Amino acid sequence: MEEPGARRTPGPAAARPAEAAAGAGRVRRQDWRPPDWLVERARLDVALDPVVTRVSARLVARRHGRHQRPLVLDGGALVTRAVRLDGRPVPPPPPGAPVLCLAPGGETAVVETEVELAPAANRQLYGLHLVRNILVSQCEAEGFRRITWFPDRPDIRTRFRVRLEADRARFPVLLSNGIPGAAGDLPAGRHFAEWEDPLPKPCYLFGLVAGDLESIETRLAGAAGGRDVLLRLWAPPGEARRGRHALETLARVIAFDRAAFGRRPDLPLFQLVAVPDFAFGAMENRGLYVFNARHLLADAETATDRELLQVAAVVAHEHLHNWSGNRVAIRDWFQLALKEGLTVWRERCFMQEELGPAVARLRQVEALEGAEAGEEAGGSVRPESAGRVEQFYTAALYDRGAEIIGMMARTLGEERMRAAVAAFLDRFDGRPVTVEDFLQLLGEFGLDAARFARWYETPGPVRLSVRLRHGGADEGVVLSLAQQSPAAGRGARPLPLPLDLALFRPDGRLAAGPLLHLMTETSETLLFPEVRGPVAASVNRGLSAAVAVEAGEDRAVLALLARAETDAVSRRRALWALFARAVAADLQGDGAGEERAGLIEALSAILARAPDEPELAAELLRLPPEPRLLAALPRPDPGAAGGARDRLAAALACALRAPLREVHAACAGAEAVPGARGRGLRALANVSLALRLEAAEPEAARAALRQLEEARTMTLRMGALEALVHTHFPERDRALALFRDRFGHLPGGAAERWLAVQAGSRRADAVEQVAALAAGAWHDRADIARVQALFRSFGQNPRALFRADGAGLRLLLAEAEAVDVSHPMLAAGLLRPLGGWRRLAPRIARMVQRALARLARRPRLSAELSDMAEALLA
Ligand code: B3K
Ligand code: ZN
Repeated sequence: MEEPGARRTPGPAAARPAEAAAGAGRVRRQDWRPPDWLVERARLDVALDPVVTRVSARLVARRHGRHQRPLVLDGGALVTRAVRLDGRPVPPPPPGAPVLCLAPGGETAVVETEVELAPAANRQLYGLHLVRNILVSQCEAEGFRRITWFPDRPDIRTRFRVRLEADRARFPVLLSNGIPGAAGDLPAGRHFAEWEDPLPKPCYLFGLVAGDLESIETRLAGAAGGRDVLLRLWAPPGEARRGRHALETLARVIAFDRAAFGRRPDLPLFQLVAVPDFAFGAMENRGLYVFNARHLLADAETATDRELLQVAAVVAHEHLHNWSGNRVAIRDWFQLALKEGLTVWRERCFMQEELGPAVARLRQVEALEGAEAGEEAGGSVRPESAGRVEQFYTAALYDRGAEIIGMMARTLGEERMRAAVAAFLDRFDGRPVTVEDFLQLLGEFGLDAARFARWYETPGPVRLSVRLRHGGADEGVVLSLAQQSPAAGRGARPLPLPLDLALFRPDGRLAAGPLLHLMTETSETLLFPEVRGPVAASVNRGLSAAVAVEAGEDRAVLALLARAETDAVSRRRALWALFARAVAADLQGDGAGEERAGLIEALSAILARAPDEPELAAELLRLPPEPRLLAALPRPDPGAAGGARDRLAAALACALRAPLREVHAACAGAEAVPGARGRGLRALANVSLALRLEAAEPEAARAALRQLEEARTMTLRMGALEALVHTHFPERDRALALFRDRFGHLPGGAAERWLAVQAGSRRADAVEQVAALAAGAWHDRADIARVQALFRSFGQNPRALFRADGAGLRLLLAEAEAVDVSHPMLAAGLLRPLGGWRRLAPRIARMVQRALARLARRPRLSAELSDMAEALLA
C-alpha cells in the first residue's frame, strides 16, 4: 500500500538541503510582511543542457506601496554572468550568493539577469535537475530561486512567458506551463518551443520538463465554456499506453470539480508527465503536473486495483490544486496546511464518488492511523516557527489538514461546506490567502470559526474518553465525554469535536441516534432519558472527529458493535479490537473462546452479505495487519503474538470454512465484471482465498496457484501470491517461481512486488529467505526501488524483524549500513520500523536497544543514519 505522504516529500535520493546543513535561522509565522516589490511579468529564455543550462530572465517589477526599500531577489546555487537594471549593467553577485539587492529609482523596474545552472550536478533536486535523461524542475517550496533571480515567495504572482531551447535529439520534447506557442528548429541540431501561461501565478508553480517522451491524449469537447480542452499525458517511449487510466481519471476529475465546486477548466491544455524516479511524488505546476511514474502509469495488467485507485487519488489531487493552491494561493508557507488540507479534502470528495463513502473512509482512516503511528504525529499544522520551510511537508500536515476541513464539513453539512468552499475559491481567486481568510468565510456560512481555529494551533494527538452509565430505573442513559490534548498542555482551550454517535441495544437495534453532537467543552455529559435497559455506545463513528477514543469497551460491547454497527469505520475498529483481545487472552493462557465466538458471528454476518457489497465486505473481512495488532497489545513479544494470531486466524477460518468457500466461488469471473463491482469481487476473491489458506486448506492452495496461472490482472495475481507466501504447500514455491519467470519483467514494479511479498511472509524462515533474496540476483543495492521493496516490507513484518534470536534485526541493520554508503536517507528510513521498540516485551526491547547502540558506535556512518540511530535511542 502507498506509504503515507509518499507523494509529497523528497525521496531518498535527495541530499539534505544546504541551508539545513548550514543551520540557517528559523522562519517565524509572525515575520510575514507584504512584498516591497511585485513582479508583474517574467520572460525566461532557457538554453537547456545537463552540464550548463543558461537562463536569461527579464522581469518587470512594480513597487508595492510607498517606500524606498530595495528590490531583493533570491538566488540559490546560481552562477551569475550578468545583471542589468533598467538597461544599465550592475556587478553580478558571486556564485552561490543567496540574495541580490537592487535599488531602482522609479515605480517600475526592468531587471535582466543571465545565470548558469548545472542540472546534472544538482543533487538537492530542487530547481532544475536531471532524472534519467529527463530535465525536470521542482520549485515548491523555494526552488525557483535555483533557476533564476526572483523574489521567491508565494504571495507574488507573475505572468510567465518561457522560451526553451535544447538539443533536438536528446530532448525532443520541451514543456512548460500553459499554452504552447511558436516552436521550430535551430542551427546545430537544436530546437526551441515557447510557452505562455495566460494567468499570473506564484513562481513555485513554474514547471519545465525536457526529454525524450511520447504522449497520448483525450479531448473534452466544449469543456471550457464551449471550447475544447485537451488532456495530454507524457511518458518515456513505450510507456504512455499505461497512462490511459490516469488520463481518463483526469477527465472525471474535471467533470467532478465542475459539478461539486463550480470550477471550469481554465486552460485549453492540461499535461501530465511521468518522470521515472521523480523524487517528490507529484507536483501541481500550473497546467503541467509532474508525477513520479509510479503515481501515473498503471493499468490492470501491471498494477493492482488499490494502486489504480491510488493513481486516481494523486491525479485528482494535483488537478484539484489548480484552484485550491494555484489560483487561490497561500500567502506564506505557514499556511501550507490550508492549501494541502483543502486539496486532500477535495480529493477525498472525489474518491468518495469513485469508491463509495464507506470504503473510501475505511481506506482514509487506515492511512491516517498508519501515519500517526509513524514519527510524524505531534506538532501543530501551523506552528509559530520552523527551521526551514521544507519541514512543513509531512504526512501529518496533509492528513490532519484534511481532517480539520472534514470536521468543518461534518459540522456544516457536506452540501453547505461545498458551497462555502466554492464561495472561498471565487472570492479569493488571484489573492493570497491565510487560514484566517478561510475561517472567516466559513463563519459567514455558519461555522463557529473562532473555535475551529484552535485546531490549527493544537498539536496532536487529542484523546476523548467516553464513559457510559445506566442510570436508575427512571433515569435513562448517561454518556460522559472528556477531551484531552496532552501535547497542548494543561489549560489548553477545548477543541470543537463533531461526534457522530449512536446507542445500540444488545439485539443490534438502534436505541438512539445516529446523531451528530458538536462537543465544545472539555467535559460534557449527554443524557438519553428515553433510553432504558442495557445499551452499547458507539462514539466518533466514521472517525467524525480527529481524536482517539478511549471507551474501555468490554468484550460484549465489542462483539455487539462488530456484529451490528452500520458505520464501517466503527465496525472495523470493533472487529480489530476484538481480534486483539482474543490474541491477548490466548497469550495469557485464558483461552479466547468467547472473543472467538464473537468474531465468528460477526464475520459470518459479513460473509452472508458479501456478494451484495463485495468491496466493503472485503475490507471488513481483512484481519488486522500485524504492526497494528501489536500496537493494541501490552508489551508484546512479536513472535509469541504472531503465533497467537495464527492460531486465532486458523480457528476463524476453520469455523467459516463453508461460507468462505461459497463466497470465494461466487467471485469467479471477477475479471470480466466491469467497474466498481468487478473491483469489489476481486478484492473479495483475494480476501476469502487468504482466509481459506489461514486454515491450511490444501484445496485452497491449489485454487491459489490456478488463480495465479489464469489471472489477467495484477490484483488477482498478487492476491494469490500474498495468500500462498505464508504457507508450506508446494504450490507456494511453484507460484513464486511462476510469477518471477512469467511476470517478473513487467513494468510497474513486478520484480519489486515479488521481493516485497516474500519479505512479508509469516513463515519462521522469513529472515533466512530475505537474507537469501538480498544476496541474490534480483536484489540490486544500487536500485533504490528494490531495496525499498525488500526492506520496507520486511520492516512491516514484526515477527521476522524482532525474531528472538536477533537474526532479523542484524539483517536490517547490516542492510542499512551497506545502503548508507550511497543512499544515507534511504538507510535512515529503513530503521523507522524500530520506532516503537520501547513498547515491546522487555527482552526484545533490550535486544533492539543494544543493537541500535552498537550501530550508533560504528565508524563512518552518515549523519542521517547516525542521527536516526541516536533519535531512536533517545
Ligand atoms: N505540492 C507538492 C509538494 C511537493 C513537495 C515539495 N517539497 C505536492 C502536492 O501536494 O501535490
Ligand atoms: Zn498537494
